[in-house]
Amino acid sequence: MALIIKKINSAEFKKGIVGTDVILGDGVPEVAFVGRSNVGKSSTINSLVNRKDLVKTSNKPGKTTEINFFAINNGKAYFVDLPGYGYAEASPKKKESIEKLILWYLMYSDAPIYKVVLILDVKAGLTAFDAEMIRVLREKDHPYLIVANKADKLNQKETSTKLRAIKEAAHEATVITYSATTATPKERDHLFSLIAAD
Ligand SMILES: Nc1nc2c(ncn2[C@@H]2O[C@H](COP(=O)(O)OP(=O)(O)OP(=O)(O)O)[C@@H](O)[C@H]2O)c(=O)[nH]1
Ligand SMILES: [Mg+2]
Repeated sequence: MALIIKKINSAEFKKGIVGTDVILGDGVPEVAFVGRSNVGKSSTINSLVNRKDLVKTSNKPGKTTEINFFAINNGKAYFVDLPGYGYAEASPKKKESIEKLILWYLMYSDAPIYKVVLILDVKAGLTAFDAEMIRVLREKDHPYLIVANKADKLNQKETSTKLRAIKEAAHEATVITYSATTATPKERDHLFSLIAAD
């Protein structure tokens, strides 16, 4: 499976799913954006596709509740926006159903996952939830990369201290800092090239 996309030319919403669905069987490679609630998964997708509001975002955690598929370049790939885990104020029932949905997608759905983009808030670093997620990704042999987002909120020194700690906790994974709100076209292209790489 390869991602034969050099540049993102178009992006459109396909559908949201909460369980098994025909879309998982259509053979289109999937790039999944996972991470804690409110870290900027949906914003990172908007930034990569250079659209302000393709994906709905919110300063209230728990915005995304389904697994949302966006077709890139007329269906050469899907960007898959997942709900966030670890949203402390959600009801226990809601928390459980979201965690189950994420684990189902990553572990049991047989989705053709090309790459998982694990997004963190650079300030919060790698939480216990994220470490558990990395364990799952390694167990299932999903290629993944870590994006330490919201780098615009820290200065350079703070960022490099945080980055070092994240790298130590993240095994051999690629880790990059990013800002979905201030990324330049060059920074966006760089992130996409890491996502598309084998
Ligand atoms: N300063 C700053 N704010 C950001 C950045 N990325 C996202 N945000 C803000 O963080 C909030 C959450 O962003 P979302 O993209 O909705 O986060 P999410 O991870 O999709 O959240 P859930 O769908 O709830 O899991 C919004 O208010 C965004 O504007 C960033 O790089 N820098
Ligand atoms: Mg979201």
